[in-house]
Amino acid sequence: MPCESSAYVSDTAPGRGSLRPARSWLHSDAARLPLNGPWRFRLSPTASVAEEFAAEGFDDSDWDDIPVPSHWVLRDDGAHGRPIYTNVQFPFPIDPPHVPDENPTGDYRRHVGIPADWAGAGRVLLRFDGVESLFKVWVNGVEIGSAAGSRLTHEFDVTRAVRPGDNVVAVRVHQWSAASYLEDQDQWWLPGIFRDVTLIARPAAGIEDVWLRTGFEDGRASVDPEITADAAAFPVTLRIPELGVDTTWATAADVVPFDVGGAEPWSAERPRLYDATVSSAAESIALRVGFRTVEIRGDRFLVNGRRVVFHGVNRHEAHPERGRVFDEDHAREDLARMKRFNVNAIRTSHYPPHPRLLDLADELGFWVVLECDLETHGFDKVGWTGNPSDDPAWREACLDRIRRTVERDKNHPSVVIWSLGNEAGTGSNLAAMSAWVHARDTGRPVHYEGDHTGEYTDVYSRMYASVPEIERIAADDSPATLMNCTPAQSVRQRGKPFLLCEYAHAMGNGPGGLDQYEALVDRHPRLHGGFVWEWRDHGILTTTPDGTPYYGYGGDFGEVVHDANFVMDGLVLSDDVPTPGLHEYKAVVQPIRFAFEADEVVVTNLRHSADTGDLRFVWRVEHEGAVVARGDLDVPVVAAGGTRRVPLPPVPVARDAETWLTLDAVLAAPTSWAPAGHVVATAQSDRSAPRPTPAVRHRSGWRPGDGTLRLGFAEFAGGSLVGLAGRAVTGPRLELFRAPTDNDEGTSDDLEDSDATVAGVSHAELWRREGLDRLTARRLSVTCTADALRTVDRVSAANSAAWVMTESVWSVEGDELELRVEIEPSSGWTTVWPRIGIRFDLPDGAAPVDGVTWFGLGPLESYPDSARAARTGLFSSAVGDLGVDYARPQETGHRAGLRRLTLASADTEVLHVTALADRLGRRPGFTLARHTPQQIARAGHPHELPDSTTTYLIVDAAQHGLGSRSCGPDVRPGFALRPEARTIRLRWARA
Ligand code: IPT
Repeated sequence: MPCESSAYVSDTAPGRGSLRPARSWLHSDAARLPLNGPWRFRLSPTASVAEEFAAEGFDDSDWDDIPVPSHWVLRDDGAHGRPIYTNVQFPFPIDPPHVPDENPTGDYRRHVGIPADWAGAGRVLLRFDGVESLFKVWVNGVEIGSAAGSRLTHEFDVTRAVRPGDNVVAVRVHQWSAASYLEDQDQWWLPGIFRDVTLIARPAAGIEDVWLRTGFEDGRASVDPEITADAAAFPVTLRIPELGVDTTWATAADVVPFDVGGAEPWSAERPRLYDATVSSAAESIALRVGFRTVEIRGDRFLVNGRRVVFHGVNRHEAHPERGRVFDEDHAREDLARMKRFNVNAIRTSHYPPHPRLLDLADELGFWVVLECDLETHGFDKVGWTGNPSDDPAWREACLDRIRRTVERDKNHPSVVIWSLGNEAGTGSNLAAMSAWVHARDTGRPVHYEGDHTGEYTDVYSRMYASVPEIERIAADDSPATLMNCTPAQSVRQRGKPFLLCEYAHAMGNGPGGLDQYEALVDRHPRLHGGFVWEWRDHGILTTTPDGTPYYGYGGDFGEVVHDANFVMDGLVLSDDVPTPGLHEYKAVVQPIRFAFEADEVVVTNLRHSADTGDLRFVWRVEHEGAVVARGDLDVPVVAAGGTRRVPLPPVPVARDAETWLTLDAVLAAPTSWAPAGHVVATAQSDRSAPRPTPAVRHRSGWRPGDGTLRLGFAEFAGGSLVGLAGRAVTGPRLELFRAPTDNDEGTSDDLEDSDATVAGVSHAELWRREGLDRLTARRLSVTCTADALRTVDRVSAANSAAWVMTESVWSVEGDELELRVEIEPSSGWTTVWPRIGIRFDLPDGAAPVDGVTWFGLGPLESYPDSARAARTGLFSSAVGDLGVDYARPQETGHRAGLRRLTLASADTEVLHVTALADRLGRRPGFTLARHTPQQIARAGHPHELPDSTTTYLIVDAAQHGLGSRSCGPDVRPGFALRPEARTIRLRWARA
């Protein structure tokens, strides 16, 4: 039995004692004392330690110091437990509302000096903005109360316990509590006081709460104020100087809505804010208001009367060293990064962020879906039996959470939708939460994805739906019923605006197919875009025993149950580096589109409401990557939703090089998130004169030989290449394997039929079964002519009867050498293939190949279903910068559309390679890396890759797409690579 003092850890009540009702998180000029900084700290293994530490005179001299805010498990001394990562699984027995006796419990103490002039305060509040998961508070030995709701704000009335001068605040925090059953989000479990603690003096005639609802009524801007204050607080004055508003209300009864002239609307694109103050004689509150009206009309979600398309991301609070501790500079830079990548919306998955984040969202401009701190996903394991969402015992806890969510952030213009939570099944407590929101805030709709049949929510929301499924949702005439819906429920859901609260799982290399989702949004006004899962990787910076730093994921901290690297699924790596997936997203959702015609371009503005007045249009013409002409394109201002047809400049076309015209829409002036010249949108048009690919020169007179010879600058032994231009080079070796991406390892095709991932067999598993990662060769023949060498090999894997025949022909073509490889699979291969490529090994010798310049698609990697961010041009890179440092090493760095490349060693050119298109005009791609796919596949973390002494060049006739099967749909059929015959032709030249 847990001892008496700790029984409350299994209390489903959201709080006890002198907890105050929720209110807005306001910027008031009333006195306050931040209690951030060092506190005394003691960690105990259970919750049943005596509470004597709360006494005023308790001697804590043998305790440690801990910074507030922080998570004790992230302290670098390793002596305070370790983080645990689980996705859906509960890291403790499913025994609601109970938690294990092993319940790490942190006791905190600190002194605070209260100024004498606080004696006149009407009330003193002690505010906690985030404590995980349950905590109990004492002031000067007086028990104040307890609260749960880790990412929610709690204020306690401590007036009766405080006194001028020295005071002692004591807090006990339990890692596990009944509340943990409501906080089963896919993230690290990180206990502690991780957000600010503040002591707040409330003036006697102060303003308890303010809500300024600012929007448009029949085209006129209006303010609908709600002032919560005692009669003694009046008169209260509202000032919005820029709009000439200066209104004083003598009594509460005088506070009524009114119109204002001249207010410009707030939008995510033009986040126009007005400074406002609400003051009584005792207190002044500063707000920044934005005028906007949110509305659902039929199946349209509108802000200020115009349809919104969410190009959003799911944003968790995650930092490799701080965990969920907020850092304003970092958050601001992160949001600025989102803006630079054309992200216009944030879902605060899966809990309210630090309150300041909403100030930043108002200011920088984002549509925000503000989500409540509620997820009970682990009940899925038991068929949702006992799910708190549908159990009256948890009703008050659920309602308390949504009240705290809405009340805290209700003033923010950026918040346009309230979300009840995530993956909490369904049930009457969710319906009650929704009813409460509808009664409290008529100005914003309610979202909850788990309401599949649309019983209590206003928008139809799904996660990871496939493109074909979304097409069925979008179509009015589709006879198909929707997931988990009867025909009648399907009609109900189709009548609402649709959004994807999660899609395009950005785990590892991917997601592919983003452009297909965007194309649907362009076609069907019912669809309102969505939120990529997710913005950042949640890696935790740690070290190997020998001190090598790396970003840890599930299992790296000795967890009993964990979900490995499923927490590394962001568009941004743990160290803030944008992935190619983020670049792809930027390109796919760019708000300005260009359609080229013979000598005109059609410019379309897909923004919500902003015209193109902030943009400049610049063009350039490149001949094989070299700029030969450039200028500004005179594009008249295009209104939101509008198009303009604009004449193009004359393009000088080269006769012996490719000619490309590039048009960029760039910022004309700096903004708070990007400098002038920042590229918002870009497009290219191929203006090349046609040039034939040299025909294959067919030879006769082949005779058998031992294959030890020299052809031009190539040397062969036994038919195999051993050197080029005096440097050791071996190859070509058939390569059909790629180090599986997280999507290749995925088994969840399409989550249409279930909440849980659909079990299946991953492509990676099939590749391993077929032995694609362990091919061996048998040479069938070596023949030659005076200036050519031909080998034929049969390539196959142990215990496999399927094979691939490769014919390689080296020939002298003037100063160059041509290699043509014909790749012909036998029948009997059963899977899609990751790649059809050939590998060359370039051992380091005295001068390692460490750089490359290429003309082709770049500058970043591209795959068949993720190539929108790539453009045709001339690019250079160090070999080490060609790939992405994913937390779990995997395929990376493939650059499609190769025309030619030059290998370099310490800035000296080594070899030139020209890639010729095949009979169908298809061009190969290349990868240049310091490890083979097989080596990469064996490493769980970057530091597990072996030391390398070789650079590997792989030229792929084709690669398989990326998809997003790590949590969602597989590669779409058009981008899947089936075993098929391919030709690769390369021309080699000395540097
Ligand atoms: C979905 C969760 O809502 C999200 O938190 C995250 O876990 C994501 O999956 C995967 O990374 S739920 C899943 C069953 C689709």
